[in-house]
Amino acid sequence: MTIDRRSLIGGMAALALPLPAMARGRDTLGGIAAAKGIRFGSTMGHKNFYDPAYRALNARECALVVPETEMKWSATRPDARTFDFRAADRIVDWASANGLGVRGHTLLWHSERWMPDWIKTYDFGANPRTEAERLLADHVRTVAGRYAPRVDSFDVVNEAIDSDTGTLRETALSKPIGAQAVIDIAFHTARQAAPRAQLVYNDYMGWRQDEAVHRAAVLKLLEGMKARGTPVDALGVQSHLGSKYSDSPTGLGAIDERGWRDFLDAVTAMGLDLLVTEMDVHDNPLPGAIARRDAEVAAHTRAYLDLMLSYPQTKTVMCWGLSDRYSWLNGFRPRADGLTKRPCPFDAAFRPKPMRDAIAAAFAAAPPRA
Ligand code: 9MR
Repeated sequence: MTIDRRSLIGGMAALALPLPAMARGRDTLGGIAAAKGIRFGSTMGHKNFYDPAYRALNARECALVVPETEMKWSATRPDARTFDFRAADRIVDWASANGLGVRGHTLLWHSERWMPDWIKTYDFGANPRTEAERLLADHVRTVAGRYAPRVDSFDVVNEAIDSDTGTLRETALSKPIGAQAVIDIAFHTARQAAPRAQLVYNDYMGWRQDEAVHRAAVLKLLEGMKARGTPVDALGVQSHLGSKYSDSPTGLGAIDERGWRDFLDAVTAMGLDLLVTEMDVHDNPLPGAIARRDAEVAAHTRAYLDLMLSYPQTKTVMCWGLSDRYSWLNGFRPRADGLTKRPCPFDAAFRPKPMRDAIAAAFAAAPPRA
C-alpha cells in the first residue's frame, strides 16, 4: 500500500501520537543516512515545537534532534542561582518518546551578546576568578549531568572566536578567568559530568574564501586544546551556507575548496571527528524565481555534502530546521526583494524541495561509515 506523504503527516498530526515504528523509514533522510552509518537530524524549538505536523515531519525524517534555544544559558538560567529546564525537558522527553537521539546545544555560547543579561552586571565578589570558575563549572556540570543519559553529544563551547579578527571573544566570564581557561574549564567539567558523551567545539567557519581568518583561528584553538589535554572529541561545522553579505556579487560566495580541505585535513589529523551541525542555505543573493533558486540551493548543498561526507569522520549531519516556514534566516537580513527565503529541505507547507533530494542523493552516494 502506498501512503501519500502529506496525508501521512496530516494523519499523524491529527492523532498526535508518536509513531516510532514509522519513523526513519528507508526513504526518509534519516533512513537513507542510517544505511551509511550517518545520523541525520535537525533543530526544533520555539513555537515550531508546538506544531504537531512539524513534530511529525521531524519524527519521520530525523534520527536526532537538537533544541534550537532551549538548552542555552539564555533559556535555562533566569538568574545566577536558578535553573529552568522545563522547555528543554519537553523537547528531550518528546525525542525519547519518539525514539530520536538528542544533541545538546550549547553548554556555553562564548559570546557576550548571547549570554543572559544578568551575567553582564553580575557581582563576582572579592575573588572574581574563583566565582567565575564556580559559576561556569556549576552550570556545565548541572546541564551536562542532567542530560547525559539521553544526550550523547554536546556542543560544549559555541562560537568562541571573533570571525573577523580571529581572536577569542571576551565575556563576563572570561574577563576574570581568561578566554582560554573558560574553554578548558567547560570541556573538563563536561567530561566529568558526561564521561561517555562526545564533546564538540562548534563554530561557523566555512568553505568560502572570505572565511580564511576564521578557519586559521579555529585551527589554532583546537591545536592549543589538544596540546593542553583539553578533552575535545570533534569539531562541529555549523554549515550556514551562503554569503554573509546579502548583496554578494559572487552568489552564494566564492568557494576556497583547497583551503577548506586543508582545514578539514588538519582537524581530522588531530584525531577529531567532524559533524555538520546546523546546515541551511542563506539564499539572499540568488534570484527570486523559485525553481531557479531551489536548484541553486540544492546544487550547492550537494557539492558541500559530497565534500564533507568524503571524510569518514563525518558521521552526523544536521539541518538548522527542516522547513522554510520556521527557519531563523527568515527573521535575519531580509532579501532585497522581500521574498521569503528558502534555506531548508522542505518548503513552508512541508513539501520536499530539491534540497531534500540533494541531501538524500549525497547520503546515497556516500561511502559507508565504519
Ligand atoms: O536559530 C537560533 C535562533 O532562533 C535564536 O534566536 C538564536 C539565539 O539563541 O540562535 C539561533 O541559533 C544559532 C545557534 O544557536 C548557533 N549558531 C548560529 C545559529 C543561528 O544564529
